[in-house]
Amino acid sequence: STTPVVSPPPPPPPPSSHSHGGIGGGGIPTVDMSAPGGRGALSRQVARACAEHGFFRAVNHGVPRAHAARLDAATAAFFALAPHAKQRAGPPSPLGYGCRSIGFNGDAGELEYLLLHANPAAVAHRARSIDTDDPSRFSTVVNEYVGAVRQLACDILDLLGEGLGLKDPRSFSKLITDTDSDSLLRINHYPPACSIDKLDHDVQCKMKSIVRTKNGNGLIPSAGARIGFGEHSDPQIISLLRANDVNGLQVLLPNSDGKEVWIQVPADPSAFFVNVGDLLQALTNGKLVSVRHRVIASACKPRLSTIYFAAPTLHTRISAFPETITADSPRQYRPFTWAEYKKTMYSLRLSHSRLDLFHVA
Ligand code: GA4
Repeated sequence: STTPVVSPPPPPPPPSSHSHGGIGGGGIPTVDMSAPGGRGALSRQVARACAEHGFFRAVNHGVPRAHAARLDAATAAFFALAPHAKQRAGPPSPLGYGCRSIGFNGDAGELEYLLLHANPAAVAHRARSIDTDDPSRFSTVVNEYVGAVRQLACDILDLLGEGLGLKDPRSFSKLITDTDSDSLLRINHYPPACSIDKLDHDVQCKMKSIVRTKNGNGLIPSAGARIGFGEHSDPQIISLLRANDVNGLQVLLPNSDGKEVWIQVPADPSAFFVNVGDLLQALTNGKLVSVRHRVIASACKPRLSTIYFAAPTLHTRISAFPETITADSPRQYRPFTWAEYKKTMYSLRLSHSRLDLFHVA
């Protein structure tokens, strides 16, 4: 009863359709992970959202609110530490604590962040420099969150495998469940764009630009749109993002005229935002596309986001599944390992369309 992966997508549903999930304000699809419509309908919705947008909002996702709340409290406590205490967990090489600087090739954004390997041994090691009072408290909270979010990622990937009609519908989720998987957890803190805290952040990150003006109420007017995290696609298989109630995430999607425009993603702290990554694009022979996105955090409140990047092991060979290769749709990318892909991605700028380099001649 599964639809083969090569069939053209069905026509768009009417706005009130139940079987396809909602297309919310701004054109972002929503998938209710606990909808009563049955597994078939759910898998078609997930596959459609990933094929048409490379992005969707997952609601009623089953990740316990308490897990998320405990992680948020632990990371907020970390970001509230004095700069020298936070620096102990850095520099991001590539994992650890970072401030403004992103990657190794000159990219920067208005944020500070923690980048952690998602496996328990790595978390335990890193926790010693993050929560020096009680490292095991920090690792317990991270591991419990990662466990729940990995489960959600597997559920979504299994639905996707079914919706795309893969011979083994679990092919995608099997790639991320290995204990040696290279999955990451990233916690981003975007400082407020207009309060006195902005000054704090600038000083903490040792910014060269000095803010001289300050008006009577202590607020520093923001100098227009500040790039929190520049335009990019995520390199891994799939990413699951959860943030507080502060807007800022934007995705690049075609409008009704087919022109690419930046769509604001309204904040929803109770939801997960799901991104197709470059590897999923390669595995599906370009049937799914890794969506380009960015963050412009210009609110007077800090934006906090937590992203789980589901990746395979380093030696995993990434090659389009046979079902996705046909006479009409020949192989697009040469096979490569995740290790090879990572090496390439770290040698390039954030905004690079790095998967293009793997295109067959
Ligand atoms: C983008 C997605 C994830 O945040 C990340 C980023 C990574 C980093 O911050 O170290 C990269 C970026 C991301 C892609 C290109 C390279 C690597 C910064 C950069 C310039 C953790 C990831 O895996 O790739």
